[in-house]
Amino acid sequence: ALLLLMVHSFKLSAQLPVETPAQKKARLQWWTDARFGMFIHWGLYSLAARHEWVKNYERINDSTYQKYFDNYNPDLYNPEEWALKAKQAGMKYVVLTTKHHEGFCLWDSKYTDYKVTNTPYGKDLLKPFVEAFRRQGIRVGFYYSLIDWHHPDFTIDRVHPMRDNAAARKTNATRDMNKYRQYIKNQLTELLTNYGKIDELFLDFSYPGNDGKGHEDWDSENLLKLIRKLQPQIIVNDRLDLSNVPGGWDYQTPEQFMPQEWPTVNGVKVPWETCQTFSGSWGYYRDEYSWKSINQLVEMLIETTSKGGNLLLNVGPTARGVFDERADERLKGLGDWMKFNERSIYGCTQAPDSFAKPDNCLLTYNPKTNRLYIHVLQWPFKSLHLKGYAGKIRYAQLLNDASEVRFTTNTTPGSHTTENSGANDVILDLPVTKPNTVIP
Ligand code: JFZ
Repeated sequence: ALLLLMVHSFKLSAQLPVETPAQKKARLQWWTDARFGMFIHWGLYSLAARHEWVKNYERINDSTYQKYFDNYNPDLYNPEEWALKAKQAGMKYVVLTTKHHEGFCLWDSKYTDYKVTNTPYGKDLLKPFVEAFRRQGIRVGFYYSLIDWHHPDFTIDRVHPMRDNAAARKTNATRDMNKYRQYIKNQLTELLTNYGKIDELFLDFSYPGNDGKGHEDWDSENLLKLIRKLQPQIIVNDRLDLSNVPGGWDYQTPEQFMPQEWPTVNGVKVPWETCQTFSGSWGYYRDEYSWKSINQLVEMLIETTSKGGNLLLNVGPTARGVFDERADERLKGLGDWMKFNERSIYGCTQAPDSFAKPDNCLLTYNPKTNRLYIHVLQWPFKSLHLKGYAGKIRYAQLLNDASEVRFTTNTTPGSHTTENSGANDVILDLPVTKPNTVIP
């Protein structure tokens, strides 16, 4: 019994490198400073143009899905153009789906034939991709799906397109997850060896429990150990089902919603990145019309930063390899806003509690420069009241034109010429006309 216990604890402690909080903070610093990245979902589903889960949603079998492979030919693909658009939008890193749930690989993997080089396009997409983005100074991350609807050894479970097909289910007897686990390790070794320094890894996803898959199915601890060995600086998400394992993840990934407040674990604020779509689906969806407005997206970026998080905003390129014009328009709008306001995003985080949030405002704060950014979401008439700010402000200005904003501190309650306010309040004297780079 003693021997068993020792082996077990050795195994656990030998598994994952565990850093001090300061070491982890330093490793993530570029990323928490960046705040804004581009997610790209691109694959065979881009031809269907009706959601990246189309194979699952419509229970499409492999032979029917083959038409997308046979017609895959993104002739207009030009990653330089993508990288420029990301840069102009103010994005500092990019995360590309190297393989999504459908199992199709955007690189020339040795371990499968189900890859871009065997389609009519016939060329590797990934190398030009990483080179183009790095040329623009944009860091490169990879999304890799743990789920695989094409691999013959991936057992059919509740997220598999063939889950209701009794005959297909029977094939589970011959499917060997050991082989699939090795496949993941082989592919991640390729991805993390042949493309230079990779800055982020987005693994997707675990769904433990009945008819699902979790850390035992992926061999998550050994997988993460391998990842850390190949790319010691890489930032890894939290979808390996290792939430309680020390060193088991770097950041949380609230998806398609905005957390009420900065997410915590045992009361400690943790790094987080929310990934969001323009229109609901991640893959290119021609007939989806629920597109968010530029203002909504700008506000989303501010709100994320104001809660200490990152925004990974998704684009789903078309099957010809270009961004949809609806995406272009939004990226342009974000870039226009960022031109004047990026200082309130990069290097910024949640403001200290000592600064109360005025109505209809969001606060971001740069701890290095000691600057507080008040994002005024609804332009008030002339005065903005800042409760308890007396003595805390040296100088105030508008961000769009650096024009001074004069302010009064109400030291004697009730004595102000136009307003009654508390003794410790500051009243900003704003122009009547809303500056045009302010949202909405
Ligand atoms: C996953 C994918 O299924 C989806 O297609 C897309 O790639 C997205 C970024 O990630 O979707 C998820 C994964 C995890 C959760 C929800 C949706 N989750 O943990 O709630």
